[in-house]
Amino acid sequence: MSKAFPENFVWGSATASYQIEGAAKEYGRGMSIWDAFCDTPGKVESGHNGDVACDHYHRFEEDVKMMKELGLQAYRFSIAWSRIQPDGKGEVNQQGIDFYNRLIDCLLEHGIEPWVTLYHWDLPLALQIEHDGWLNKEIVGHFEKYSRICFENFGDRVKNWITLNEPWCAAVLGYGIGAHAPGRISQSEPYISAHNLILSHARAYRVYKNEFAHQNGTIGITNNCDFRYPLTDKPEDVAAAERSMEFFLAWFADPIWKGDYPEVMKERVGERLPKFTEAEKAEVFGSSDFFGLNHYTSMMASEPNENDTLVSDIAGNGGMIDDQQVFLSNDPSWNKTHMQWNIVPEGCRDLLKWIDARYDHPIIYITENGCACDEPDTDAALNDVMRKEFYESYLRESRNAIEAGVDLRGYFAWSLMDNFEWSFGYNRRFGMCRVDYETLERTPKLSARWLSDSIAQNGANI
Ligand code: PNW
Repeated sequence: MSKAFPENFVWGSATASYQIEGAAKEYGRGMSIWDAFCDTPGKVESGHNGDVACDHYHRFEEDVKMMKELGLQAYRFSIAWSRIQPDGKGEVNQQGIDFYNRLIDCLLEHGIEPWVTLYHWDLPLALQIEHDGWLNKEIVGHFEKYSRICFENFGDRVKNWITLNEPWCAAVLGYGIGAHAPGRISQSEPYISAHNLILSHARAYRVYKNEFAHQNGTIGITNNCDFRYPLTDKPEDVAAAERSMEFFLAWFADPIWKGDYPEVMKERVGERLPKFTEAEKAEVFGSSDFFGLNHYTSMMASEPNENDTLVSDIAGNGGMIDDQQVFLSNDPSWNKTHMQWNIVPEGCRDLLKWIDARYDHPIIYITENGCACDEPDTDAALNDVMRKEFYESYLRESRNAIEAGVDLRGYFAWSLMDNFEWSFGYNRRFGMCRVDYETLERTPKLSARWLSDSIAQNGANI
């Protein structure tokens, strides 16, 4: 039996500045850590970079028209901090403000609601070189000022703000295993950078609530999390799965929704886990109007036995294996995407229920969900049955979660179009719309047309 999603459910798609904009050296934009990372040989597949990307900077009007044709109601994009403040502090680059003003106005003219992320990983390079980026607590003050500039300039029209995208990735991939910029490898820096990311998020939230309440918007954080199923029902495997969830999501969400880091992390990380002062706890606690969630995949978790080798990799444990002691594996029945991520729609439902239970029924938005398909040629891209089925199954399980009482209010497909997929360069395609990187032509795929039909019926065909 088919059933629609709740009235006012938000249907959108998402992108990020460095992944689509291009115009990296133009219009007063300063360099970011991703420009430098891409220029470091061996860091990004095929030596790709975001210099041109999808050329969205020049083609945003065409892209907004495409969104309109697809029936999208909302569009989540991020602001490149180094377009607004080329060195991350001080002087504002008016050309950067003008660009985002044009984009926001164009969206509103087409009836599309902007959802703006302040930070999606492209830290101004000067803050890294001069101040050690997220390792230095001073960044809280820099992020505060940058956020204020954004609220002042865009907040009259932007009513939905996301402070940070996936601080887990910034901390673990950026400072733990070095797979992302700034490419640091450490057992302690992930915890330090995470701490300053959380404090920066909270500061931006307080600035918005204290100084811009009259703008009547909402502001929250987006965390990413996979789901972990216990491999067996043995208590030690059940505990391993729960511990894995705590090291992944509760690390960032507990301080905001519960007031401090999870006990299991305090016990296992010890001195390497920074402590919040009482004043910081108060600033962080309650600092999100909604729970933004990026979700892609699930794995099995178990207590390691002597034959298990724990691996740090981009989508598994990250670099925290020695602290977590969780062995991850795959159910052989699961199909995989081109990222080798498992397709597990029920994991999406069970994760939503886990969040609902642990954080006392928060308002949740899925701010990213999608899959990379192996698309060797245009025909494959335009006939992306696998992606359509991925969206359909994850959306169906999302609605099952709503029926089970979860307060899920919206869904943003990652991504509007194929783009620069970080360390994989342009070799992974997540888009609903194909981008031909030679001509930069955009073409909606089968999945985009399917999603567009679904939106028209508020999901009743799912
Ligand atoms: C997210 N992991 O990245 C990002 O928000 C997007 O910018 C990105 O394009 C998209 O998902 C697809 O990768 C992630 O290792 C990167 O678990 C890595 C992980 C999760 C999300």
